[in-house]
Amino acid sequence: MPSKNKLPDNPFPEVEAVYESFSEDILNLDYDEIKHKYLGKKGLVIDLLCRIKEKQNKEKPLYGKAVNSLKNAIEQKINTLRGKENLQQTGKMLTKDAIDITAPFDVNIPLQDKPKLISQPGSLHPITEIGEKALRIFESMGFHVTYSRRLDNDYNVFEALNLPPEHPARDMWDTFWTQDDLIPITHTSAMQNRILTTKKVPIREVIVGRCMRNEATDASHEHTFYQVEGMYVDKGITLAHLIGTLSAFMNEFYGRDVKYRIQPSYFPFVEPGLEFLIECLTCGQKGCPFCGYSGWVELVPCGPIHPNVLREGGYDPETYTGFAWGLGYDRLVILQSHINDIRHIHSGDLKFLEQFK
Ligand code: FA5
Repeated sequence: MPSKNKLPDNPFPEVEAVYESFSEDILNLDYDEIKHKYLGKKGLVIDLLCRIKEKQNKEKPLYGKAVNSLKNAIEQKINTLRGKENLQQTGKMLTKDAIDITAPFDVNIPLQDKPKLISQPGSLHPITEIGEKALRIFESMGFHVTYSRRLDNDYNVFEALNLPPEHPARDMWDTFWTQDDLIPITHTSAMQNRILTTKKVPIREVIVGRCMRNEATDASHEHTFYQVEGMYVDKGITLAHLIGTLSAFMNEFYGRDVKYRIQPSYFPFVEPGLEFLIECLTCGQKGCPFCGYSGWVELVPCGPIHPNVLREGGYDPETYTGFAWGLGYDRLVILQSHINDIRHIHSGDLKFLEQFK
């Protein structure tokens, strides 16, 4: 395991020294002070960059990369901690000011007299924490975050995605219907047509949503789960951009170079349909039940957006191209925290949730 205060794969002691001092400062100083000290115009990172001229030519690219990784690591840590603090602050305000009319005791009694569970401070749900981390990375890559509708209609969930009525692939997303023919969204792809018809190119959007499916649940399938859809549309967008984006995300998310591979799959709204796999981080590719003893985990279904979908959204596929993916948040949580059954995540079981405090 790399030590907590080490930058991965960095051979330059002076870069490491700045990261170590940042790791100390982050515990003591306020975020604005830290930003000024490290990322400011006269900050320590710029100082390191200026020292590139002292390096030999062959060392220069590696040194530049190391300083860049340092800058990204500092930015990401500050953003993550700041986001977490904001959420906790909101949580505290809600707890302090909320009136719980269902409370089985007099809410005006002192905190120490309240029933034990209720007087304990809560914490963020792992889905919230991991979701925040993922969204911040996508934001730092230039994506804008949108939240999906909870209920949508047949047109958005299926038809606009190249799935006309009676299309056999609709069975891949068997779901529930309300009495007035609305659908609790079965995938965040349901937002693709709305994004295409309301945003202008370049479209760089990630869409978060709670999805529901008519599933016989098991260790890796729930009836309710979260997805984050990604969409990029502009002139000249290729498969290479898709792969580069997902691989950069994984490296940033897991804090190291993550091995990946691509294999063919099928989704009517992308052509070709692909599956982005990463090395199994649970067993280090030795083989385990989670990766089906293959050493690889199918993490992100994706592909170039189908011309019919672009056309339906008002874009001429001869001029514009794009890509999309649909990442399952629950899988990210499972992989990161080595959880053996997805059903724990939304069980509301406090014993399970307290492990993430
Ligand atoms: C889709 O939902 C496609 N809309 C994804 C897509 C988007 C493909 C854009 C191409 C372009 P799929 O049904 O495989 O694909 O679900 C995507 C991810 O959601 C899965 O990889 C998995 O992580 C998660 N997921 C799907 N069903 C469940 C379930 N029942 N429980 C938990 N997670 C699930």
